[in-house]
Amino acid sequence: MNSAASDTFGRARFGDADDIPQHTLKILVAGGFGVGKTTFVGVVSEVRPLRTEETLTDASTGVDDLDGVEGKVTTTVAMDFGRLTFSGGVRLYLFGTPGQERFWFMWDQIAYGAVGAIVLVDTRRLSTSFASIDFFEQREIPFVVAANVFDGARRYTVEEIRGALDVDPEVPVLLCDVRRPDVARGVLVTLVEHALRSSGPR
Ligand SMILES: Nc1nc2c(ncn2[C@@H]2O[C@H](COP(=O)(O)OP(=O)(O)OP(=O)(O)O)[C@@H](O)[C@H]2O)c(=O)[nH]1
Ligand SMILES: [Mg+2]
Repeated sequence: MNSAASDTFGRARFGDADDIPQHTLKILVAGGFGVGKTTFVGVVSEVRPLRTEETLTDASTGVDDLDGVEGKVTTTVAMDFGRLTFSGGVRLYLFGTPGQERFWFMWDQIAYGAVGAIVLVDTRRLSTSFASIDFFEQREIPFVVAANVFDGARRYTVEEIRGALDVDPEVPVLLCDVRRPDVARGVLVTLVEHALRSSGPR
């Protein structure tokens, strides 16, 4: 690995010789409504992320739980897309799923060919991410759980979160702040390592 060919976050710089990826992996960023999926994809992407945000309307009143994210004015209606290349030659294509229940019918298409997923959870509204966890468990797609710690939210330990979600012991559970590129990137590294372990000989 040529460290001079990457930026502070280890992302390959455009135009460098090792910018050409040897491995491309499709990764999903999932989780319930308003947990930070779009923020996550945007913060790690080396290209301007594709977004499909629409303004939250009165139709969402009483349907979407805005507790804790009262400042939220838009929601993803199709998907987010971003890209991240590691200087070792691995390129990740990131697909953020829509969080609102009425768009869940798209998950199977978005998930097609994915090697792994990040399930973001908001510890104030854990249940909003249960459907994502069930989805990946049923399809045997390796996933990690990343608790996005919102400002002012009560702090829980990883073990408390693991217990509340009742995920298998081999599923990595970690705390994160998706607004921080280095932290979000660390979650992706954990997922790729976990996905490789899960797909290798048992
Ligand atoms: N305080 C705080 N706010 C955050 C954090 N992450 C995201 N936000 C805010 O929380 C809201 C939700 O973020 P989004 O990234 O749109 O969430 P999403 O999961 O893509 O939402 P949907 O697509 O509607 O399901 C936005 O108002 C963000 O600015 C965080 O870590 N801390
Ligand atoms: Mg979104």
